[in-house]
Amino acid sequence: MTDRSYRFTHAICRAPSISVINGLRAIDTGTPDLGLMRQHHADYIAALREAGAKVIELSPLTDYPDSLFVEDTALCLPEGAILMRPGAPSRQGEPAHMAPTLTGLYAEVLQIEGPGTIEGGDILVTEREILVGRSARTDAKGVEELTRLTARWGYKVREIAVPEGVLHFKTDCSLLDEETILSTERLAASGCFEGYRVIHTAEGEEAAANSIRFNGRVIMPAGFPRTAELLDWGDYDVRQIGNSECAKLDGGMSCLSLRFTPKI
Ligand code: CIR
Repeated sequence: MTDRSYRFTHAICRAPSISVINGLRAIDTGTPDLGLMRQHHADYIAALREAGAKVIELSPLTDYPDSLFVEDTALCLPEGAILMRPGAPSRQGEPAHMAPTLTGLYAEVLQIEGPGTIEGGDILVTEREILVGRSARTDAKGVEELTRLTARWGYKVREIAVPEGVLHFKTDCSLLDEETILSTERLAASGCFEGYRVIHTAEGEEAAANSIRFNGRVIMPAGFPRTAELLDWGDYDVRQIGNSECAKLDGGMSCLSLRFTPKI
């Protein structure tokens, strides 16, 4: 088995704009503090670099308050990149701003043309398949188009229902290694990870599920000590990053970067 689902050379991040305080959120839990968010963002980029990433830092986009959550704009595979078609109306212009960076790094950049919608936060790539969550942002036609586009590179797509009230599929799960998924119990209860080893987030620590594996590191949000301990026991090399401000906008570790190994 290969390890291409978490072994990467590159990451792309975008700095938060002053407009981030107007970002989308399911429930208003207060205005994000931009200064603290910038500090957390810098810590996050440093952690990616420590894990071996060449990090490309893009400039803030004031017209797009949620544009720091770059993961939703594209799917980056070893063979090529696919620009998404976000379901959130205020985010539909974001992929076009990601396109020039990706065309500079990949020989092949495809595009979800629609009419369906799909966001990167709903896509989890494992060694054996691409799991795609159907959510309020990702619909059947979006999944269908992604299935068609990735088939040319030999990928199998499997659709999964995202639990009601959960923003994206990866809000509730992440890949830890070739065979292991970190997941909330509410997501894993459907049996969607059958055949994988599943580590459940500790009770009351569901937000820890949005973590990332990058090379030898697992980067997880700070403040979830029992889940961090479970990962330590599992021998994962964990780095915790403050996420209090992005969490107010339903964003976390996976949303803040695109992680990949480009093929020129
Ligand atoms: C949104 O609602 O689109 C943003 N406020 C949060 C996006 C989080 N992205 C992700 O989980 N991939």
